[in-house]
Amino acid sequence: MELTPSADPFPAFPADFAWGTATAAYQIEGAWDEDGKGPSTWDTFVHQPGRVTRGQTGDVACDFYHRWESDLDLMAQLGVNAHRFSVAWSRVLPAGRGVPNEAGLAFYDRLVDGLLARGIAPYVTLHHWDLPQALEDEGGWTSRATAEAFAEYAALMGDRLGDRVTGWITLNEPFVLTSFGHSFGVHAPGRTMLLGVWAVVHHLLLAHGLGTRALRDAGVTGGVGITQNLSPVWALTDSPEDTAAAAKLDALYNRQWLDPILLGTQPVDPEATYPGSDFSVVRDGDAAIIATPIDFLGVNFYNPQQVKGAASDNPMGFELVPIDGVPRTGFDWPVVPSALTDLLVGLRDHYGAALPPMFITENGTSIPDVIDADGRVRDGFRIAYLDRHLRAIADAMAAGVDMRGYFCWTFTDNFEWAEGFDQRFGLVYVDPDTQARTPKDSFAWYRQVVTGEAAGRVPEVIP
Ligand code: IFM
Repeated sequence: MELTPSADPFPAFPADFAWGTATAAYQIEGAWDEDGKGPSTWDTFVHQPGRVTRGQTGDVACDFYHRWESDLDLMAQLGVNAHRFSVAWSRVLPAGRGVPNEAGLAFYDRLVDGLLARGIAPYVTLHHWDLPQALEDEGGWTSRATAEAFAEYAALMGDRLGDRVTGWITLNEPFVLTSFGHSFGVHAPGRTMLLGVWAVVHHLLLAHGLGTRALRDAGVTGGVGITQNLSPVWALTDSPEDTAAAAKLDALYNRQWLDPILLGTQPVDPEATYPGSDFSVVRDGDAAIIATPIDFLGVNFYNPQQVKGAASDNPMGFELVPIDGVPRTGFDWPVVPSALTDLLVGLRDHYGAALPPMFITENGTSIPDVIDADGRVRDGFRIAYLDRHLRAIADAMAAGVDMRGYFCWTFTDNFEWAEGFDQRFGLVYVDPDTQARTPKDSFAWYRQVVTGEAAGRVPEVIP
């Protein structure tokens, strides 16, 4: 189904709005074993047969480790005033804790300074899924020691970069790391623990709290927050079964990752929800650590979810139902921009004063981009996707929601986890064989948005 941009004038956003792009270390850096970097769970995972489409790996990815300067020059041409990147934990702490790797720290020093020199504010994610393999070998996120090691790592990065970073994001999408990586094994570390993942949930939340405190103790000048992937969950019908199913998924997907941090409560009953887990992992005082106040909430939004009640032998208590009659992305995800307005307004209404200011820390779409004979990548679907979602954010702001910025996912096409390079999300086309970069039509479109040129008129595709 076609997706078109709105024909109405583009809304004006506040002058101090953060306009950026978002990336993650494993998806772009490459240099997987260079300059003293230790292996991560993703390095291990991609080298196992059958894990990634067509055996692709992130060994080279976008070669950002070597091409960062020219990529930052391109980013400056885009005109963004902010950029979110992640640190590869095992590049700076090869064994996950202990002796730091100076070459790794120096890389992120240069990157932060390179961004600042181009007028781009750095936002740093500490953990975007690539856990040091050494920690995984000791139990990974099933072990409390990993949460403690995360605090040591946060302190190290806070000491090193804390005077220059605008925003710190402890974790990226712990729900996806738990479900894809630990329940179903389709992402690293490839565990198949199904519902027995309560320890993983708890230790990720604990790591967030410990890391937040460690960053503040290190004296960082920037704000500290966390990024969650959030979705409104729709019940297929008004029936009690479907409504209960929607409440169940909402708790698992959204609220179990927000309530403990924002309200100091856990909405799921661990023993009923995660049978077979180790429930002894929770200690007195953990809830208070997890509820350490944060300065902002990062929201990654791609699509809403729809569910119906499940058969009585389904341990999840819900069944996903496709959302029909809407455009679909390259991943076959439904495109429903108004669901983003509903999500943001709903968060404000549900959490009230407990909700800090929010950023959209990821939003974007994969499509099967091609370079045309004239050298252009005509990604009109992506332009329409971004246009409609940005207007949805403006609608939420008009309703009084405190939004501080937007980070488009993503700058360059990159290694999309188990799909390798087969799903392209970038504003810049990357040929993974030659590493050639080609800005897509969406690059020129987004430049008009981030520079404010688009406000009050309909942005042109090619100005
Ligand atoms: O590429 C990912 C990113 O790493 C986390 N959020 C979703 C993106 C698209 O799948």
